[in-house]
Amino acid sequence: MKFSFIDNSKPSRRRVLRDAFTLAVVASPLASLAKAADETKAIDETAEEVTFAAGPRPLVQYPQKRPLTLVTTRPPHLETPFPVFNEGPITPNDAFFVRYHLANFPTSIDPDTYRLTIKGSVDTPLSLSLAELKALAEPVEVVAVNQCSGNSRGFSMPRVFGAQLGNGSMGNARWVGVPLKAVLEKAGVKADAKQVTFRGLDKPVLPSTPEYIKALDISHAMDGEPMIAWSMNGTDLPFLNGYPIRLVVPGYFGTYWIKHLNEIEVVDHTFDGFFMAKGYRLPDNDCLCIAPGTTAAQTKPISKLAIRSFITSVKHGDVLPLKKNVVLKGIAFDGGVGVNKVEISIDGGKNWREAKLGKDLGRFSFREWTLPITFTSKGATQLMVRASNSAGETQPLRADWNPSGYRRNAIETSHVTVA
Ligand SMILES: Nc1nc2c(c(=O)[nH]1)N[C@H]1C(S)=C(S)[C@@H](COP(=O)(O)O)O[C@H]1N2
Ligand SMILES: [Mo]
Repeated sequence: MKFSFIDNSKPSRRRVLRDAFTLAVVASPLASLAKAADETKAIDETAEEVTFAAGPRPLVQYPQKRPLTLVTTRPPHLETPFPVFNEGPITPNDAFFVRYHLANFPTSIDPDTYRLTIKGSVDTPLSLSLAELKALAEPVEVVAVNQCSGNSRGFSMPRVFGAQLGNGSMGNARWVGVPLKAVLEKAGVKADAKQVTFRGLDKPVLPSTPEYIKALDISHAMDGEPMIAWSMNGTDLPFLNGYPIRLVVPGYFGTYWIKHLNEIEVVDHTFDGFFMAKGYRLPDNDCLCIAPGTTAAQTKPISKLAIRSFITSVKHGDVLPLKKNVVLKGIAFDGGVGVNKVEISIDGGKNWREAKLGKDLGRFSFREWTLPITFTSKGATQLMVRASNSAGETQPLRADWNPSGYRRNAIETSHVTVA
């Protein structure tokens, strides 16, 4: 039995999705999704609010997804259109961003024969079916933000190499699974364990391309937070978000959240694969930054999310009414301390007032905020948003710079006019 797109929507929709996918798979497993994207014309050339030097970015339609902003086709990198973040603190599955590194990613997965292997420095190597995995421990649940390291990279000044991402390579979902710790305990981690590596079903096309393998320190892998999840917002993971299981590493950048997870290896050394030793590294200093044009003396793997906040109810260029009540709304999040303050300025940063925080969905989640405002003077102004947490982390006016444009964290500004 092939993987079919079972969701809770109406049967007609379900069939359309499955048929679209199956057809593509039959044509060519490798090119199928890319082809699906190519065949979908730009739906609305003006829909994305961020305009980079390359011009506006088209929306594309992939299976199980609403139209998303196209970054690259091979492999797919799709961003969530920013207005989605104004719909609520949970990012719907069909709007959740998608990012792959390797062109050869699976297009058909059979859940009945799927196996997760645990090997390396363990007493008992395991090969678990999905049923065995699910029965291994009491399921746990966390609401957590998955954000790409390069989210917002397109705003780096000076510009940096890499996909010019807007702010849509992030999303917040309710994940259900078993703690990674429970799986490792079942296998029995040996005393020499130093790191744990994770690999998914996707493979490089060329033998010279490194495989996408990531590693966590054994202490992190065993601290109870990382989880192997099979459910996202109450339903199976969407195919493109890692069906049938993915690693969820609350508070850590998406690069560690391995999709289609099928192999875990406990190793007695610091894993030196490309995506740990060369890619996804930051300058190893207090600001995790360097001056443009210089080289970092030392680097280290990227880890926790920086604290960030966004206004979602207003976009650049909006005209807001004079002397009327306007409720500004947005989201804030951090790497797991938990946001405890969001402040707004409507005068370009001169004065700040505190917004009201929405429901607390947990310290790894987006936190909604609102602030009723009445503008009393006409003209152009700048709205700004700044979050802080109890560890004293907040957002600087200007972003620190690093050569990969990773981990952007700066006060976001919206240019609006009051009229
Ligand atoms: N198997 C696999 N897992 C992966 C990747 C990948 O290329 N292959 N990319 C990672 C990166 S860099 C990010 S940002 C997240 C994106 O998760 P999403 O596609 O579900 O939004 O997946 C991570 N897990
Ligand atoms: Mo990423």
